[in-house]
Amino acid sequence: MSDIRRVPTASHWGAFTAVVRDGRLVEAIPREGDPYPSDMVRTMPDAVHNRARVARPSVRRSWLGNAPDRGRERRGAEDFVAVPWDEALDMVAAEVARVRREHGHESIFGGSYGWSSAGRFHHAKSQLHRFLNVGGGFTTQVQNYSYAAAITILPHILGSIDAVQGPVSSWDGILQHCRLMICFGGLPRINMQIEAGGMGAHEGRDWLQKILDAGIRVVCITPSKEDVPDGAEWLTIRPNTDTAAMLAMIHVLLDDGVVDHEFLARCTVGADRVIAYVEGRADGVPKTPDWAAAITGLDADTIRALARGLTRQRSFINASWSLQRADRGEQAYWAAIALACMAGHVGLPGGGFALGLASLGNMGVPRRGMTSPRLPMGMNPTGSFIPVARISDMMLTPGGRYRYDGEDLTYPDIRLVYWCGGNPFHHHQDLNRLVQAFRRPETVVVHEQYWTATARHADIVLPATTTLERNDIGASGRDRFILAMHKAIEPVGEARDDFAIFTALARRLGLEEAFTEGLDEMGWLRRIYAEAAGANAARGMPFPEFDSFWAAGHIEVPPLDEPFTMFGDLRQDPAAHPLNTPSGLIELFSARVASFGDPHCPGHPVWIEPDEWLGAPLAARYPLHMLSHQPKTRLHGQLDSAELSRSAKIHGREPVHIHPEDAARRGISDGMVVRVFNDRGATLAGAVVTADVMPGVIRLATGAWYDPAEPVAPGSLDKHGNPNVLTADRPTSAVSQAPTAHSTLVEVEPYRGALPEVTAFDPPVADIAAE
Ligand SMILES: Nc1nc2c(c(=O)[nH]1)N[C@H]1C(S)=C(S)[C@@H](COP(=O)(O)OP(=O)(O)OC[C@H]3O[C@@H](n4cnc5c(=O)[nH]c(N)nc54)[C@H](O)[C@@H]3O)O[C@H]1N2
Ligand SMILES: Nc1nc2c(c(=O)[nH]1)N[C@H]1C(S)=C(S)[C@@H](COP(=O)(O)OP(=O)(O)OC[C@H]3O[C@@H](n4cnc5c(=O)[nH]c(N)nc54)[C@H](O)[C@@H]3O)O[C@H]1N2
Ligand SMILES: [Mo]
Repeated sequence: MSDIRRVPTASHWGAFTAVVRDGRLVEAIPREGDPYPSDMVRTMPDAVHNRARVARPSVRRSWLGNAPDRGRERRGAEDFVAVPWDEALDMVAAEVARVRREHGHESIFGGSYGWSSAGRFHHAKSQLHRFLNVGGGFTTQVQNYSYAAAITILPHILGSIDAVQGPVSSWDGILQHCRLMICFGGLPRINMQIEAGGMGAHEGRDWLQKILDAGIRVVCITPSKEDVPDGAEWLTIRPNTDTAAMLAMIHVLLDDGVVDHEFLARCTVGADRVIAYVEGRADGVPKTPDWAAAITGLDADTIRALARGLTRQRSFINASWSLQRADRGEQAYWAAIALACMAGHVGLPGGGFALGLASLGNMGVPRRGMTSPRLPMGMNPTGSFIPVARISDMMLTPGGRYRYDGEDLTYPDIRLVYWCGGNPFHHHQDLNRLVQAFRRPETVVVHEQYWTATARHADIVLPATTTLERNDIGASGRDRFILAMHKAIEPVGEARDDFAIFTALARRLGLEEAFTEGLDEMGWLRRIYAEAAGANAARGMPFPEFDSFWAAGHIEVPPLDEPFTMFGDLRQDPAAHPLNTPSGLIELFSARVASFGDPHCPGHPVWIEPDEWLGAPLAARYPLHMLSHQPKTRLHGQLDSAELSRSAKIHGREPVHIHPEDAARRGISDGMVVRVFNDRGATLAGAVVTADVMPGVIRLATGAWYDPAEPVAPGSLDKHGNPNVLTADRPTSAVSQAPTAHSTLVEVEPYRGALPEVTAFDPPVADIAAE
């Protein structure tokens, strides 16, 4: 008789029931009532019981030996030796103590950017931060890779980052009142599969469908048809040129005399500066539709018609997060805000703007404000940080000086890198440069579930459990569900959860009581649940007792009675509801940003040519603009070793989408392996020839595990289709220092050599037994 159990749990890609037979996960069934479940749920059994899992604590071979510098220049090129847990923990504790003693807390880098898994208690990065904080602090990272430019610039313009992070104007208001939605970057439904922290239902996708079904006019301006849902219109645009289109639309409104000067005067400052610039009074170049047509590839008449549509009916402007993950990314958002303010519907139901509807599953989902359970991380006494994407710069230039948000800062001297819940060899740009940076620290410690490229570039790798192997509570700031995540199976291999690992390390360092506060896993779940329940009771939203929540599997948070409209209060009474900006109003010109004196981010939105775009001199040599968008079959690098992602590959490589004209000119046919290259690197991908991408643009999703053919050779060919060997490690500006993955020029050619085997999923451990 086999033993079958059904256990409720959750992931960033949706809640599901784990079906467990004889201790193995055999099936994952999306939660009943989820209107648009993601296929990623179904691949969970293969993801959890996977050959690429880290089975045992492992140490890089020359880190154990007597090589000078412990052979750190061979990181990423060596195999690992399995060691018993106690030995591995002793080594890590001793390294943390030594580096603290010899070099100080700031020399430990624990920024550890990354998504980790769903679940608020076992959130890996939070566990690491708590552990390092109780020991005296560390160097951290601020912002995120998703919308770093927005995080820095929006407080100057809007006084907060709500417009990019939520709550934004809710879908129900758009459904009831909006007649025209113009979406720069489109509405990529692929991306709506995901919500950070845990997702009870794909409700955003449902709302979007209602809007399309209601016949509201939706115009998607994007290089890719995949961003255009059925029922919406598609206009193609050259990547990174949206700012020019937006400025030209302002020009049309000015020409037609329909700018909402009353709103501008009451609720904004600095419109005169933007108008002077758009009219060309500042630089002699009027930003007309004809001017923008030459830059964007959009038709001048189309730009005029779109602009006119904005004022003739209730209209809404959306700009996806991708727009600001690009060179001068601050400008596209500032221009979108200026355009929406000029059109005049900001603060009216179903009108105005949002930054990132459809970039994540539940942006705009109507939901009452609520406190989610979360792990308290304590305080970091060092105050040491870097902007998230300056990771290579930090390691390569200790003591180097740089500008950030108007301040002069200095890079710390990092001796120990500790990563837990993130994958810099997935997320960072210019991986060949990151390989060099990772040779600098004395020690690199990683907790991982899988042999990712980051784990391979570490010295000590500790195997971590997945969410199926522990108890947790799932929740996000945008989802309407709090989710009980029950342990379904015993840890795979010798994996331990991060909390247990840090507890064991804290014990060795004399910090156990401070770290655990005397609580075990279930003790912590009860505590963080009770803290959230207390805060929500005070808001008139009582939660059930923990035990009944745990047994029921979830709590559903009520929707809103009325649609939420961003800046509704400001519009009604700006004096009573000031924004947190110097003027209390929307700053279309910011004297503070202007005072930074950065030519790449002056005091109001401007068109500045990116270093890499189809109009750049470099396009003569590298004539294709590569977009490395989010993948359909996984979350970043997560799940890449599982069936769903692997079944979509071509000859084992990531698919790259290329227009038929571009393919024909290069002798590329569908299904062929191609080499994508520029001066920074080269990668092998599988060609998909399709008119769904505009000519001059290719799309290569992020997330194929970095798989260098010759790991120690600088600039090695990547065998697997990872776009970050091609992207530039170049900041948006010295104001935000944000990443610019979407500004990359490349060339593509048929690959005629013998196909190297993809080895990214083979554990680099000599004695590992295939599961
Ligand atoms: N070219 C290009 N690059 C990009 C982007 C792009 O558009 N183009 N987008 C960027 C964006 S928006 C983002 S958010 C980043 C994402 O970058 P990351 O968040 O770093 O990517 P993930 O693959 O989600 O990495 C999370 C890692 O944590 C591990 N993990 C999960 N759960 C646990 C756990 O419980 N314990 C431990 N110890 N580990 C765990 C997973 O196995 C995985 O390897 O990528 C960025 N990079
Ligand atoms: N399935 C899945 N969903 C995800 C993720 C995932 O890994 N997998 N990751 C999640 C995360 S962490 C994030 S941050 C979000 C990211 O959300 P976004 O940043 O919005 O996502 P991207 O996929 O990078 O880009 C969306 C689309 O923008 C278009 N685009 C790119 N550059 C430009 C441009 O300059 N102009 C115009 N007009 N269009 C452009 C591209 O065609 C692309 O398909 O997605 C989330 N959703
Ligand atoms: Mo992201």
